[in-house]
Amino acid sequence: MRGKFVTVEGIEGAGKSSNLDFVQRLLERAGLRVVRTREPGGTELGESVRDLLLGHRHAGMADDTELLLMFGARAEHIARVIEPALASGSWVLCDRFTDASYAYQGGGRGIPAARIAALEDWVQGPLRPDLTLLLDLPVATGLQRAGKRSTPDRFESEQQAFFERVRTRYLELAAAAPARFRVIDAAYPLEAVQAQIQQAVGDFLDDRT
Ligand code: Z5A
Repeated sequence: MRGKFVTVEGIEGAGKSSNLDFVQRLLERAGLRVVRTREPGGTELGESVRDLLLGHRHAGMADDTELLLMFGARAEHIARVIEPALASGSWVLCDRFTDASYAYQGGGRGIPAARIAALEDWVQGPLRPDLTLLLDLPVATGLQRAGKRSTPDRFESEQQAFFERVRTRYLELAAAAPARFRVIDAAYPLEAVQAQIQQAVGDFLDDRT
């Protein structure tokens, strides 16, 4: 049987890295084979593109270039990792996917959603996540948490207003697709965040059977 595609999203400092292991453990405890991956990245080519996107060497790249690089890396990721894994029956757990393009390049940079949707259809065909956990929290809290990191990358160097637009777009995406999204209140301490995640993943697994 084909596997399911689970994605985790959120603004800067939402706690994705802190929670991905936890999500993976929940799925594996349910007896599922899990392929864990991330975007941008997930393949050798994709990780090279990630370096271009996150580094400061091309700090002034055009917004369309940024979007197209995201989808270039994504095409490779789908062809080499995501589709083969799902077809073999594994579940794919991905740290960010196309919702991040809608939120960052759409909401953050102002690229029209229709343009992103055209790329989504082209690159993904019918592939969409089955479950998306959106870790949501006030931007100021996220930036405060992330501020403890050493060197900010090209995205982390953006201003608060940019992340406000990103957060708003994420919440709009979640409201438009309530069957796929579970919005997790990530402002709580880690244990309380993980209790919500456990509930959301448990509900998804129950619905499947
Ligand atoms: N991007 C894009 O623009 N378009 C696209 O299509 C895609 C991506 C796919 C890289 O993403 C960038 O790519 C991203 C968007 C763009 N840029 N930004 N911003 P990334 O996912 O690799 O990078 P990231 O957003 O910086 O995420 P991260 O480092 O993986 O994780 P995080 O969500 O920021 O959180 P964290 O590292 O787990 O936690 C941050 C800190 O908070 C850390 O000290 C934790 O210990 C602490 N923390 C976590 N949870 C809690 C709670 N509950 N209470 C208190 N403290 C906490």
